[in-house]
Amino acid sequence: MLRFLTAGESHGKALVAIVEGVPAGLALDFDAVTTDLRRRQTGYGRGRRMAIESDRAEPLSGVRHGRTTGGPIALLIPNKDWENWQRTMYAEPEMPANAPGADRAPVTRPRPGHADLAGFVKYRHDDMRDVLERASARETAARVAVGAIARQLLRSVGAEVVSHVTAIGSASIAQPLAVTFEQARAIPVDSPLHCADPDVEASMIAEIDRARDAGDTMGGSFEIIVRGVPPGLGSYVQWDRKLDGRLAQALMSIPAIKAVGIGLGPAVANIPGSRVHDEIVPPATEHRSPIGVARPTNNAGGLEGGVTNGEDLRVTGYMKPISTLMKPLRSVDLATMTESPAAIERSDVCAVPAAAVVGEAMVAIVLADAVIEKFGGDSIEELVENWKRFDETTRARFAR
Ligand code: EPS
Repeated sequence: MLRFLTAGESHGKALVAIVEGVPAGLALDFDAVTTDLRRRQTGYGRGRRMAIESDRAEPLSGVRHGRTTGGPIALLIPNKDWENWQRTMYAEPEMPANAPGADRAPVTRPRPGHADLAGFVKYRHDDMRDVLERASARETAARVAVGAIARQLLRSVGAEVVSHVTAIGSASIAQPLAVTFEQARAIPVDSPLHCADPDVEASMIAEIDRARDAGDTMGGSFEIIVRGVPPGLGSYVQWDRKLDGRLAQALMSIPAIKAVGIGLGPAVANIPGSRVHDEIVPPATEHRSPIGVARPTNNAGGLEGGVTNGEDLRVTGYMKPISTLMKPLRSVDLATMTESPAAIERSDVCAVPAAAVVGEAMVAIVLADAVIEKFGGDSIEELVENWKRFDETTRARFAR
């Protein structure tokens, strides 16, 4: 089993992740972890915070001479902005002498859509900062670092995870499933919104500009595509083993994600079965998957019965607009119980491209867990041997 926990506040000293269950002997490339962390920081529509941070994950344990030991891996991601927040975020009972940063008043005006109000009630806080600092999507940097490790494990069984942004507001890719794995992988890292279609991307930028000018925010959607997923991950035999359910939970746990689609997603509810289900035909040529039949379409997004079927895995996350509006919505100041505009925290106008990178990480983590569950092994060599045996046996069963 691969599991992880994170700790850390948005403007605290650092974020921390502890990852357990990574087999021993996996070579870890920490430059690749940094690359993913940087990708999460980019995208048109992000705010000023991202100019302050240059995220890096320092391994504290579980890695020796560039390889995993099989022990828990602890990762530390310092917050550079901590420097400016020590007067607000100190851990001691009294503010340390000469603590740097600004003096900030308690937050008492909840933002509609944010965890502010629910967290204030649940934890009996007086200052909503105690809620928003942990509810902040800053925490997703730790997930991306964990995901970068999961991604390296997946590579040893031949799987690769990419993503593309499919909608921002009303600007959307007409048929996301028509965007191939290769097309998504070929999108330049420095493209503004990581969209596969430059014309749609221009409209997306216009949507974000309009939202910014109006003091508003904008959501959207992104699709994760995984090539080379071994067939047979997950199971239909019990509800909590279905891989589609596990992926949906993982993606829904990303802040602001309000829906998850697999393959065609919600569109399956509006068209007949003959246009939803992917026919099974003899392969015309050598097929990538060890399953020796071809699927002319992949509306199922690589999952049938909650089990991977050897096709590309395709999962979409739908993100609501960020809840900090520069032109705030109506709210109530809970210190005085009088009507008062919602609080404004420095924030982003749109963070869909960043959410796509977090989505890649969460999908990689769920798949790595499923790979470890299916192929087992305490070392990466043992896991890869088990996978190869399954792959060869499956191919042999389909040989004519
Ligand atoms: C951040 C995500 C957002 C940013 C945050 C950094 O967090 P939230 O979900 O709280 O809106 O706003 O940056 C700041 C809080 C800031 O000071 O600008 C991230 O993904 O790193």
